[in-house]
Amino acid sequence: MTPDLFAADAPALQDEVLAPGAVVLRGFASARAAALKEDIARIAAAAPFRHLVTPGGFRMSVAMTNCGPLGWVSDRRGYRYDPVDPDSGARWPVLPESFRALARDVAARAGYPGFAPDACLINRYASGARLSMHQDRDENDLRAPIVSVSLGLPAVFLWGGDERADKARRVALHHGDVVVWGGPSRLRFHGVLALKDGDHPFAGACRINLTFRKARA
Ligand code: MD3
Ligand code: FE
Repeated sequence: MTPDLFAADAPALQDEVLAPGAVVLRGFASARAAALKEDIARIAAAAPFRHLVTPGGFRMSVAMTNCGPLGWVSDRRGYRYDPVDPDSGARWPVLPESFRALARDVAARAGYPGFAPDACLINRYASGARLSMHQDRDENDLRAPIVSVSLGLPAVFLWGGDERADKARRVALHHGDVVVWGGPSRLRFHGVLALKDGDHPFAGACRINLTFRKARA
């Protein structure tokens, strides 16, 4: 069947399927960025960005915080989802309605209706910050996709294979781009190259990434 390019749910021309289950929706979050920015500021006031330590003892270059019922944390004991912010002893800030609606809408468009995340990790990259190749496998519901929203400065995302050593493809992610990773792509290795200097009206010299997950089945 020929897709109707003028239908309300037609794929945008820049959208790209990276692999089965993984799709980039270019600019999907742009129109909602102002609301996201206010909510990020409120969350960071209650649960400040911090540099977590890996189980191996390395300080992560990306600064992180969380909102929602569960937050991803790392320390010398390992990685885990925790309902409590270890820095304050309080629950993580609630998942704002703007976040919840964006995650649900984008997942539905990518073919995952009814996505209801229980964890949102907020990553903040300053110049030079990077994420080495890894898999996201701390979630116990691997049927649910992961939705990732890029805001502020652009970054180069590394899209690897099923093995750490597989050659990675480079995908540029810009302000407002949203990627949905699910199905056969859910456990692919991935990473982010060191952020380049720059200035962007959304977040100054930073890139912010929202990663929505369903951590508990
Ligand atoms: C591909 N964050 O927090 S989100 C992470 O841009 C993380 O901050 C990156 O990787 C960032 O764990 C990339 C995109 C992402 C998230 C999960 C995936 C890509 C994925 C799971 C499987 C394959
Ligand atoms: Fe990841």
